Amino acid sequence: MVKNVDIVIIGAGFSGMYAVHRLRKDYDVLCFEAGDGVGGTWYWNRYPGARVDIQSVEYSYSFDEDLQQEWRWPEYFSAQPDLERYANHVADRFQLREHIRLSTMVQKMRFDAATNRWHVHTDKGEEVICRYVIAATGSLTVPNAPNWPGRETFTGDIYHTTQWPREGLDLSGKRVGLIGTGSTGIQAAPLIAEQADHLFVFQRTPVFSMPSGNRPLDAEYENEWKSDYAGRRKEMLKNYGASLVEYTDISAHDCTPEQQEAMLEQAWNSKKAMQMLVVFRDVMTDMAVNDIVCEFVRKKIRETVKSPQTAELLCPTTYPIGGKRLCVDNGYYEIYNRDNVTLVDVKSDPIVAYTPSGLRTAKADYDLDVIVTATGFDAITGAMMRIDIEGVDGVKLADKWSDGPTTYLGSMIAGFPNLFMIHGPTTPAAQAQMITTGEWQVNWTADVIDDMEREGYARIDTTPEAENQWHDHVDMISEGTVHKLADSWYNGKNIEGKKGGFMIYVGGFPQYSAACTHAVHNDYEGFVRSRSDA
Ligand code: N01
Repeated sequence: MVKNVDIVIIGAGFSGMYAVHRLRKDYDVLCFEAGDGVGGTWYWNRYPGARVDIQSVEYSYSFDEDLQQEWRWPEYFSAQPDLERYANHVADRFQLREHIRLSTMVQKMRFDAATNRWHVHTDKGEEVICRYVIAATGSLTVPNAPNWPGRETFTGDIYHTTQWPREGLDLSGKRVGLIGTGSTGIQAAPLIAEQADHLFVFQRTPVFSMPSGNRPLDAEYENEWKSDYAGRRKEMLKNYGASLVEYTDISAHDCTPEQQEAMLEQAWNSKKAMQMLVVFRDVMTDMAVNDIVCEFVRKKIRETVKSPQTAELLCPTTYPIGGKRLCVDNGYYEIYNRDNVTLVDVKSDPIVAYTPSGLRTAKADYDLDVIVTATGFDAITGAMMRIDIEGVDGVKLADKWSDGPTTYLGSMIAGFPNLFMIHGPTTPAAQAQMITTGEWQVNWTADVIDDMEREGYARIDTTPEAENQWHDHVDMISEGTVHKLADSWYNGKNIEGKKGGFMIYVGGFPQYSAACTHAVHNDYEGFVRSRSDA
């Protein structure tokens, strides 16, 4: 049966849920969600230790004053169960569920240029015709799993961290192999180490991580926030990462070594997750300064880990701090002082196969009961690319993006009219606090749609020229920053054969949002709007 609605929203993560809330007052909206619950990232990532690395008073919705006043976060950095509980509370409180179809994947979408309608097909066999599509599909949605041979021969269980069983896993008495030491792996490792008989951590590239200093949220601090929540939210949006980390104007070059050390020590102990990256104003732009911070973290690793050989293996030396997303941990380095944890360097001795009893590297076999792959995601483009999307003149998104994603403002793709993305390629994405910036992008998108309706337009598209100019701008901003100097999901280098350049806007959220606002206020610069009879 074919259904007609105004707007289809793909994904009921935090941005998709807010899009439902924001738009359903004026439009008939329908949201499709692949999971059987809401919350997106915080629905799927239920591995032990999963928690946010931005303080929860910030990493939460701002759209409703009563909600932000009434909701109480138990901890400074909330754990996954609390974030999922929050998502469910919001879905119930604002009656979003009636607009959300769970356990339903959008498989295919085709734009009909004659009617200016998208035809959206789901894995449940239904077709929905709509005027606009908002893809709130998430930056980190499609898991990346290693494809070594022999997977089917392994007699134990293999779990990607996004596929952790809902009922949990009892790892006591088990030999567990954890592959990957990104933000996910370093969060899961301490919890697995506590349970397992033995944990083998298979590390290809070490990461820079700083202690989160997580703790119960104290009432005084919470009240401080709640006394002027709206004001603080406004301040957040003026900052690079849409977060109230403490920025400084001081260059490391203007400090004595003793002053540098004192500032680094203070940042390390700040209990504010990203503080190491802003301890001096030039950490992300001056390699000499970046080196000072790197060496400080390496010193901390060497002080923490008793085995000098293991400590050296854990010290990153091949890329600058901040080049990959900085990790934030709860006792990660300390696990290597336990007798039941072994670090395996798979850079020098790569994994080559699964075996019936575990994993084989070029030089050794490891007997394991459970293998956990914390191997990351086909990030940023993965979720869009797994939908068969056909735009004007039968052009497929997979073809258009075969050499890497092209967008204007990270929001629209030329030749794919009336399709908007939230946290799309070349938005600040994980460089900025994603709930608040997702809300901002949804509001911007909703305003664009409102303008279309009020002014009698039927189609909005962008142009290849606007895309090119935008990408030149995004590239220009990332030149000269440390981001260009590391292989990671930011540039797709974590996925073998993935093409495309740097996919994140690193000019900061204020500059990004200003560009979006400027385009609209400047008579929809870079966009082409047309009426149905045009
Ligand atoms: O993924 P990653 P993640 N053989 O891509 C390794 C957000 N997040 O899920 O670096 C061996 O960072 C890979 O090694 P290498 C956050 O934005 C946030 O950990 O490619 N190893 C790497 O060590 C984060 O940045 C939070 O050499 C292989 C690891 O797997 C993003 O999610 C928590 C391999 C993948 O690291 C992604 O983090 C968790 C192979 N074949 C995540 N393939 C918080 O808010 C991959 N690896 C706290």
